[in-house]
Amino acid sequence: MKLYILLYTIQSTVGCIQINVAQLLVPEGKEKRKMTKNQAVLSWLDEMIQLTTPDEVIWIDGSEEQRQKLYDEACAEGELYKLNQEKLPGCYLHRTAENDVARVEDRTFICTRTKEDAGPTNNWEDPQVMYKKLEGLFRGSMKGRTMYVIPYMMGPYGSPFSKIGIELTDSRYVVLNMMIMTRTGKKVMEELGDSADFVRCLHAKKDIDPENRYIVHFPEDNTIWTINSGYGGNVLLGKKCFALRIASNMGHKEGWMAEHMLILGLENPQGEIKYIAAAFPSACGKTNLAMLIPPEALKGYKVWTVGDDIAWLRIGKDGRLWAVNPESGFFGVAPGTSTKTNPNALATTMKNTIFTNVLLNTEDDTVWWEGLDGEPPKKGIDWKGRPWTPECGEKGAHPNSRFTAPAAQCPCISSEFEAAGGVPISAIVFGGRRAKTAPLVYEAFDWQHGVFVGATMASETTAAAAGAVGVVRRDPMAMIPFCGYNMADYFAHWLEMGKKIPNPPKIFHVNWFRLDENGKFMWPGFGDNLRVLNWILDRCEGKAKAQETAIGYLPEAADINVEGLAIDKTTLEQLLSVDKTVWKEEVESQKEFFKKFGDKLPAGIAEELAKLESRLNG
Ligand code: TSX
Ligand code: MN
Repeated sequence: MKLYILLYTIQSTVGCIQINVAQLLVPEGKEKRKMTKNQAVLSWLDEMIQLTTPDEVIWIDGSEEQRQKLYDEACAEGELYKLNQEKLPGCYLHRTAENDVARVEDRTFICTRTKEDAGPTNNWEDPQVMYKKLEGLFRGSMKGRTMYVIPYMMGPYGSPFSKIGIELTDSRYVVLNMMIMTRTGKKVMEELGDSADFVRCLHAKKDIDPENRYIVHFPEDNTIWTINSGYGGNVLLGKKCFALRIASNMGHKEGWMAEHMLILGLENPQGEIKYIAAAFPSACGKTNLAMLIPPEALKGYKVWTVGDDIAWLRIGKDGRLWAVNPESGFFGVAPGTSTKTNPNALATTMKNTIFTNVLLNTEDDTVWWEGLDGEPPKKGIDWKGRPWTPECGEKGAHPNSRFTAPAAQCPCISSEFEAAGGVPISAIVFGGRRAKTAPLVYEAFDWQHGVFVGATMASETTAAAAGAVGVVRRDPMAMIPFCGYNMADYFAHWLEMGKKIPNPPKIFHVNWFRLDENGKFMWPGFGDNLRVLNWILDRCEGKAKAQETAIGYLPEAADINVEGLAIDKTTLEQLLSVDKTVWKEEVESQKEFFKKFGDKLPAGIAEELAKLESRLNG
């Protein structure tokens, strides 16, 4: 590294002599398609090449020709499997290593100068210590391999919301996924110009060694380094790493918000569209809600998808909160996706999609997963690459298997998906999976109370997750794994934003998962959730009634449109009831959770907790 710095200094002092360090390090003519003269990019790239020593460097230009070449090479190398091109044109299958099938929270770090800046909910290490450790792992990691340089944009082209990243990776799978999930190529470098304002992302597959797997964020220098994984959430660095962990830091500094939220537009029969942003913990069906199909009885309504996972929100000139989806694709969980649960997601994946860790149907070279419609295939190859039959007693697809599909292919994609200014948000919805505590829906009294409602979000574990069933997991704003700074400061930022937004969205909480005495779901969910969204939007317009309760404003049974729905009044009343005994226990659990933030817990949150407790006792 020292020698390199010396060389670089010589280069800059002699200025007029055009030597490119990268060309000294990479055999001449091998650094193909250099797309920029941006010195900040080139010097960083030189440094990363020096560290990882790839044999070849290829810039991703975003062309169709280069994309197809990469698919062909990936198939030739066994990295991808080409599926039935008549039934699934442009679709491919990838299998990750068995030990590399999900995000790894215990190996995810936020490296800030002080531990306090990362906060009690993140793993922390000193940046200098971590850089040193990771440099050891990255050194020579791309020897004999090709480094791909992926310039990418999060957010629409030409949008004030948008931010640029460059990911260096030795994985074609990462390149091809990034080409779906983000806007990539030459056009991004043109937008960057000679600016140094881009997120520096480095990924090496190395040995996929779980013991040395690291997903590391350096928010103070807009850098993300990840090694020893090939799984999407750990290596598609535009998504959770940039668009949530790094971007939440940027938003905190710059006065905007990066949230783990879907964005949907709800069109009424009069053709008016109102937008909702919603955060849910995992396994609540966020993608399904984002692509909801109205029930028969509510013909004339239509849901338009703006995003299924991430929202970047800014205050507009009109004083409202506006949102864009920074992504350009869906990286969705495959199992459970069917024509019943989400026909729009299924339709989106019928072409130009990468499937990861699903079952290969060897009868016709298509894909299958648990929960897909119809009979399972008679034989196939499972996610571990082994022969599979329906009788073998094992899952064909991994429970966290995925599709990576272009958002533009979604049948209900919003016309505003690429809108540079985003969409105006009328309502923010928080949700959770609660058996008894939370009613079907309630509205927060005001912004501060709404922030408290988000901060107390929780889900009860299901049999699908590891560990005990029915355990309460607190996940404020669904951001526990994704907030890139101290979560107490994050709550404070939410409270601050409320003071700055002249016309803020109203805040709500929903629970599709309330159980009756027999452990049966009381609410039909899915398309019928539209009935709840309609009450929410009517409240925003002052058109719907509500009752004041200890926890917030609740609809009465008569306030929810149940036309064409086989639900009796008692069930609906039960869904909309608040059990004060259960809620007093809930308050104790919230207190316990907030203890971890100590003195840093904002006064506004503590105040709302005290107010809730006194309302419950009053
Ligand atoms: O995605 C779901 N949503 C949101 C849909 C827009 N799921 C799937 C589980 C999460 C991945 C749901 N499951 C929802 C829901 O609203 N509700 C339920 C619970 C449920 C499951 C099955 C039925 C009803 C409710 N079946 C029948 O009533 C026949
Ligand atoms: Mn998510």
